[in-house]
Amino acid sequence: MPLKTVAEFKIQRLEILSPDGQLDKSLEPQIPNEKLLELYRKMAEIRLFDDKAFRMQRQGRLGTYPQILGQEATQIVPPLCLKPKDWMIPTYRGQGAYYARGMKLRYSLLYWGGDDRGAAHFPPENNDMIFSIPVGTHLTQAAGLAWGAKMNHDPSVVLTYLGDGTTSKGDFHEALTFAGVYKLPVIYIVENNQYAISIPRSKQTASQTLSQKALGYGAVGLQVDGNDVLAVYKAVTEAVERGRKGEGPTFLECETYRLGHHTTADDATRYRSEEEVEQWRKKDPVDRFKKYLISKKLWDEDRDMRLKKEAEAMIQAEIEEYETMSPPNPLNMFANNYATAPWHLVEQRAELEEILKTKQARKEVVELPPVEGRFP
Ligand SMILES: Cc1ncc(C[n+]2csc(CCOP(=O)(O)OP(=O)(O)O)c2C)c(N)n1
Repeated sequence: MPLKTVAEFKIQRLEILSPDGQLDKSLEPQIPNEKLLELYRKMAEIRLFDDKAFRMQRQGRLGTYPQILGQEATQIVPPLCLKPKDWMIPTYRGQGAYYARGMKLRYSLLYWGGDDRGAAHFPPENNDMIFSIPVGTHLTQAAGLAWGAKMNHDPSVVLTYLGDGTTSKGDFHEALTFAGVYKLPVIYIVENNQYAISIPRSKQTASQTLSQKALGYGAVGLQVDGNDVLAVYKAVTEAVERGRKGEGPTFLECETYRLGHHTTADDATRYRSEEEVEQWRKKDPVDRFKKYLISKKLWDEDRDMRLKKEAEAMIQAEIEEYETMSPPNPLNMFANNYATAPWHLVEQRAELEEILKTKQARKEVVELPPVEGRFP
């Protein structure tokens, strides 16, 4: 007897502007010209910043730095589909997403320069969260924030990011289970950049697509061309609307490629070929979108040159702010972590205090600013 089919699924992929510039008019989202230009400007600016930051690390002016080269569309577009009161939690590869939300670049430099005054300087009207270096631990927090919003009848949505490798973690399963059961207004964006450090996507999971993982949790799942600004914009705006209407979570697999190393501590040439990288360069999100704007007569090469000049000056000013900021009090690192500090931190803090006093007495350190934050 033939078996009965109890459920059938399909996985769809959204592509609007192909790598060679073909536009699917039937899917083209209606984006105001001003917004189109803002998307492009921010992508072009963050690309220049990324290159500058990479060079600064090589010159010893920055600590480890995770490049976002090639991922500008997935970094910049989703945050620009949100309202400030929505929540956003990027991964450590998140300087583009923070920039799109209005955080000044000097704070990303500070963070990757090893100064904890960096990264968490969001505009005060934003509901953003600091990213976590541990992969995946923020995914359940995103579900929790969305649950809180739902219980408070707050129409905010939560948008969070993860990498392809992170879909193999237990946190992913827990977060998606919860988000699906409680129909939470949360959007999980996978930046499938094809690698988790040196582990290629094919060794990460036997799942044919990542987007199909959504089905196991009752989330809406979609594969998106992550280097296509129009597709990312359409997919995220629809996910945000679904979330606001109480229709539950969305899981978007945005296919992109990390053109640089995993971080400056990695050497990608050891595990992938130049031919592979070259194939992905042809799908570049910034160039592709620029051609689209030119075809719409919204942009031209002169304006592009002017934009780059202005961006360079803006980035230079941010670097100067970063490099001339007086150093923080090292004791700050103990603040704001615990409601009640555990004994070993009390001891370590006291020890550092002693060391700093001795160094100051010997004039080995300059005058330190007051300690910031709370250390109970
Ligand atoms: C809990 C935890 N385990 C291991 C690491 C080390 N680590 C840092 S990034 C990374 C790979 C993450 O890959 P993916 O999720 O694909 O994100 P991508 O960096 O490619 O954007 C690993 C294993 C970590 N930071 N946290």
